[in-house]
Amino acid sequence: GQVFKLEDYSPSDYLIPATHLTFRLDPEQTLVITELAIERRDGARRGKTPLVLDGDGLDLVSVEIDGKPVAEDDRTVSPDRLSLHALPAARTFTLTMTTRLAPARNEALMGLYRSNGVYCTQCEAEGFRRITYFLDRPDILSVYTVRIEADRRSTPLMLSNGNPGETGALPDGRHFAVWHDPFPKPSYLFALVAGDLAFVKDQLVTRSGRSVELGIYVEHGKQDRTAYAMDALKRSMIWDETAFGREYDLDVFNIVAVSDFNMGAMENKGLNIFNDKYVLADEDTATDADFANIEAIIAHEYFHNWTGNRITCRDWFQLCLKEGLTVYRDHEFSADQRSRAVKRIAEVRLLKGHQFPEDQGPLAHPVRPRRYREINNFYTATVYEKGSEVVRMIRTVLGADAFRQGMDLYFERHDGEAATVEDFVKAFEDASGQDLSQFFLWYQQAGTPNVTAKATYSAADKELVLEIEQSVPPTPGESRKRVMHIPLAFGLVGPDGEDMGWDHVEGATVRNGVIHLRKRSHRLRFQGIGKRPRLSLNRGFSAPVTLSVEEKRADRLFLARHDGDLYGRWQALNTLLIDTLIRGARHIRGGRDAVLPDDLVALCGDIVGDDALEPAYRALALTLPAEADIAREMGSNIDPDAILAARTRLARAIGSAHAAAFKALHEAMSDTGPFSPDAESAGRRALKNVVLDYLAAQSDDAAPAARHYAEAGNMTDRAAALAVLVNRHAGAAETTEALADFERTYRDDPLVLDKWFQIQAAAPGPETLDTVRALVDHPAFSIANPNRLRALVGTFSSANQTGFHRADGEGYRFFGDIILKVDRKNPQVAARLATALRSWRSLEPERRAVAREALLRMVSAEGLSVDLRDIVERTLA
Ligand code: DPP
Ligand code: ZN
Repeated sequence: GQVFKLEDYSPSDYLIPATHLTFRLDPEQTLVITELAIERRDGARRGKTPLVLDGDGLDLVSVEIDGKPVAEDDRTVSPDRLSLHALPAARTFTLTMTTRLAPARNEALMGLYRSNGVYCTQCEAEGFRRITYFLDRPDILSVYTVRIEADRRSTPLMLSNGNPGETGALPDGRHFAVWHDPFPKPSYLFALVAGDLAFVKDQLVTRSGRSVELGIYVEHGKQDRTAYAMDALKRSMIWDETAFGREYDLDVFNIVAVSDFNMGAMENKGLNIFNDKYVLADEDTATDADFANIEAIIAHEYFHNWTGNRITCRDWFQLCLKEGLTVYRDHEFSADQRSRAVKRIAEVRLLKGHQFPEDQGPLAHPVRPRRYREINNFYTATVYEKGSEVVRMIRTVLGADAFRQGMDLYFERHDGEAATVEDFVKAFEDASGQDLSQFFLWYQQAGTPNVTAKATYSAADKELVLEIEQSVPPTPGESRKRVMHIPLAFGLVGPDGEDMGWDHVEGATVRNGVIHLRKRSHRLRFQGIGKRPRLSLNRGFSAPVTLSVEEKRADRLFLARHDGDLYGRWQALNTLLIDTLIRGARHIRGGRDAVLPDDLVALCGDIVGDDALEPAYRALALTLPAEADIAREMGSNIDPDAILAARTRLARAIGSAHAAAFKALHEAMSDTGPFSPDAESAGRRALKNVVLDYLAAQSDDAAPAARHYAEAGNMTDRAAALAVLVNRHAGAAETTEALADFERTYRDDPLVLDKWFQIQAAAPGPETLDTVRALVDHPAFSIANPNRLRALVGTFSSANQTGFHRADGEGYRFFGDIILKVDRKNPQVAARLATALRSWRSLEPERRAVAREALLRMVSAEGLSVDLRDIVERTLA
């Protein structure tokens, strides 16, 4: 297949200042009439440069230039391309085309498709070319006017980008609506929704006094599940005004929830389209995690209005310019709305769980890739999450004020443009006067840097010597790495847990609690330190690196109890837990028993019972590292069965050591009063449910969890209890009964039923494969619905280490078959799922061999999509 390269960029010879679209909607035969104002760019050679438009599987009905049909000889047409070689001498002309689509048969969910009887679009990254021929690239900005025509009865509602215009009746029971978006935009931000939907409306007055009508459109009967999303939207709009000085710019802002969607949501100008999972919520159907995700994603898509839409990307290599930045913005929003420390810990867990394995495996790529075969495969944790970390580091390096000035300058300079990462970083250099050229490597170099540190204290000299080294491991296509600028926030923690100061430091720049590594190794000398401090390094995860500090276990235990920085405290505890679990897994694989240190077990009990800590922190701290986390930290020769055994052993030890205290706490946390989704209440529920899991881990009695299930007053508690039953009491009568009850109760509620599939798919153990196979045949399962597919197959392959990585390879065989089936309909989703195999080389030899076999079988299958082939080939390379 074709490889696209960053260095090949050149501006288009033609521009499209205005786009008029008319949609005559019909499920099987939609006609799209596209009228483009084309302008030859200055410098493009007159008459010599053909106009080549992108298409993807299109059926062209007619094409005219300035109202006259284009002769056969003057054009070359294929479903994937339209070339026009005889163009008018004038610099501007009008190109009119008609294409024919069948939205009802579009199973890829890209372009114009139907979801539950609703017409909707998804154009990012290259879906617009499935609607009409176009210069489908993000640096072509056009002003869109859209006219939609449809059957009035079945399709009463018709939406597109921008502000609403004329509406009216047409013959034959049809009607039309016109939308106009005054802001030039790239084609990937085009959107259309038409169907029979319910809506709720609200209103917000921006700080300059513009009144904006807010609408959320959902399936009939779901209106009362939109309140949280609407509230999150209003909070986002207000927050962006204060935090970034960004105001909304249209008369309306609409959000539509659809049930078949490849991704989370899409930021189309003025018309965001969402996976309904990230809009609909109430206490009976959504968990606290769902509420938090909705808040974050509503904010994310809204924030794109400035970072992505007003300033867009020059080309798809610059994807992190909008995604990393917008993730950073939504993280900051959630941190302001919730508990900052807890939010940060959750982010880091996610980053390590998703981005680190990517960066450390065959699919590693820089935050700004230089090559791609299929851009859909680059909507990755690296572009999004590491991209956000890079923006966070810019703020750490520059400080809050200069960061804000840099953002302001970026908005001022590039509003209305398609920009590059260079433009972005330049704005910060110019605003701050700092040189970010070494820092820029964070965008260019793949791989997670390793940082090692060792502190030596001399009481006689009152001096702490800190030796730090960095190295970046090789990644595909990049064997040699350059030295990075790594900002490490830190504290020297004194005996009372407070940070200590120093008189003088040399060996590296140290500013505002941050050490700036710029060389391969640094030797820092802190002078004037009266007592031996403990080193709390990379606080707040200021740099996305793996850190190994040579330190005494006692110091780590001290930090886990006393670090005044809550993130530092969590990090110390997490390191202790991981070390114990790794040692345990190695012992078990070696046929010995896991050693579980009493002091760590005691510490866990103390943290859970420490009322000075917020419940959300306690819950997060006591959620043991996931099996995948332990595997990642082990790095090689992974045996998931041994890891599970070690983890189960530790949970049981903690649960039984503190059973009485945990029971009491469970009671105390159960008394919550009326439901509220706020972070404080969610934290109490989280703590209660973590404690329940520990209690279940140390007892064979399923009754307490069953009672918890029966008495649950909200979905958070109900789903948590069901998961505890399934994970800790597999096969118990109570578990079977609860599963049946859940299915009965929610069989008509797809989003809730997804949880039923998901909880069962996550149940640890090799026998879960049989359950999953049976669930594929469940009448409610469908590979055409991405949410359902992700709930069952996605959960099984990415969150069930022992089931998926079965030693006999049956998990992979099942997986390969289903991926190939999905690929025939929806390559994007198939390729995404297939990334679950990316860490196959870290497995122990037996599993490694069967995993390789499964990958080879996939790659030799017939008719593989470009998307899936790209992932599988890179995974094998
Ligand atoms: N641009 C979308 C988002 O991340 C994904 N396609 O918001
Ligand atoms: Zn985004």
